[in-house]
Amino acid sequence: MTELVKRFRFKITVIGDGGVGKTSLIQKFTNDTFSKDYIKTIGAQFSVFDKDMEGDKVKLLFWDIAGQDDFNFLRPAFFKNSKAAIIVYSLEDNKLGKESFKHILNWVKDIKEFCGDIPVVIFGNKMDLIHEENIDERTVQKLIEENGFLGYYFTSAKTGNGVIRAFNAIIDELYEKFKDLAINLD
Ligand code: G3D
Ligand code: MG
Repeated sequence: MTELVKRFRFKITVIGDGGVGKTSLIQKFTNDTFSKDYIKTIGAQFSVFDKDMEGDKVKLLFWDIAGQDDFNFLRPAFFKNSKAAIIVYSLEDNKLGKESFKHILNWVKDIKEFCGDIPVVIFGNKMDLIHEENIDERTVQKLIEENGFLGYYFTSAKTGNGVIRAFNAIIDELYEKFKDLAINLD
């Protein structure tokens, strides 16, 4: 008897301040480019990534806000049915770096409101722009513990450093969570 292949489809929302590298990270990981028509219509975009895991077929849909303007009315649709979230901030030593880190908590509020208690990971992006010893890992660690995030990863969408590992961590987590639960999960 052949074993049944299960198919999973997970929506993962990728959020964070404008300019931190969300689109670049998704494109680096999925090798996909977004459809321009779709972006114009709904103000959001998604990229698909297929992965075989333990003989099962896993489809990941990474959702990304196309622009930061007029996002409010889109919020519910954007977050709907997300199974996990990635919050990206920039490690740059400038205003964007500081603010995007501070705003992680605002993004968490959105996730809680629209998605409830889903797994959240943090990506500190643009690690190519700083020296690793300058990363304040203790502050990040504290934030992770206080908010029950799954983990944090340092990435560079520019060099590709850390990108595959970071995305796979959240994909593995989702697969472990759902693999015994359902078939053709939406
Ligand atoms: P967003 O989708 O979060 O708004 P983007 O961010 O992916 O559009 O990236 C914003 C800018 O940061 C882009 O530069 C992009 O090339 C750059 N960027 C993204 N990730 C990295 C990274 O890891 N390292 C470096 N050095 N730059 C990065 P432009 O100049 O096109 O605005
Ligand atoms: Mg973008």
